[in-house]
Amino acid sequence: MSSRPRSRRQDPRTQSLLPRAARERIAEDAVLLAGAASADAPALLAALQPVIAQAPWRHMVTPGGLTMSVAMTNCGHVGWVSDRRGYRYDSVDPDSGRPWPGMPALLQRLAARAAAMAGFAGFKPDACLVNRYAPGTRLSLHQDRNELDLSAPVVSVSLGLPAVFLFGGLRRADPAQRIALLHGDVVVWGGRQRLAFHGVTALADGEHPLTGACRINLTFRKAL
Ligand code: MD3
Ligand code: FE
Repeated sequence: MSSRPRSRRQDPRTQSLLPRAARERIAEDAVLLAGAASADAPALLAALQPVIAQAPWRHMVTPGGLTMSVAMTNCGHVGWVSDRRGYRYDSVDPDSGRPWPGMPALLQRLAARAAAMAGFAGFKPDACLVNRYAPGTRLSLHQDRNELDLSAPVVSVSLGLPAVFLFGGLRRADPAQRIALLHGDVVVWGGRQRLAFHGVTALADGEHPLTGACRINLTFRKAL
């Protein structure tokens, strides 16, 4: 067994020593492309600026009435929304009453390329949920199951401050692995892991040269 997966799981600080775009299988059907997006990160963040201008960050409310600590927006044909009525994908941004901004071509290409590298050829995401974590922000354990086609993978891109990702099993009570997700990391979740419980622990304080005091995660999905 190589020491690299062990170090990723136990010490996020050592990750800068790793070769970029090194592949790691987190689990069956979950592939980590470490640093695969780091070269594109400045361009990805620049491409997000007009998205955020058109569809500003907001804190959605869960069906149970809690305000989420993660700030969110979307681009693509549809966007993920939550309110008192439930979770769903909607082609309209409820804050503006207008369609979500289109998905920038660079984001689309990156997601498709990453999916193909993980064995999912022809991935054409129609939704990109953009999550922003400030220090202290967390995302509690949940499943992503609002998508119609669960055979398509989910591709996630981490930018900015590092996070500890909780990767559990198919039941909420299953033990969760803790995996460091660092700037530029891309993960493709498919097949058996598609309905795994997952979450993000409270973001630690810090400053990243490209994002400042936050982590931004892009989650690409085929929702329709
Ligand atoms: C594993 N976002 O938006 S991305 C979410 O870092 C979400 O912002 C987290 O979970 C974030 O729903 C994690 C990684 C991820 C996304 C979807 C998955 C992991 C997944 C779906 C199934 C299994
Ligand atoms: Fe999720």
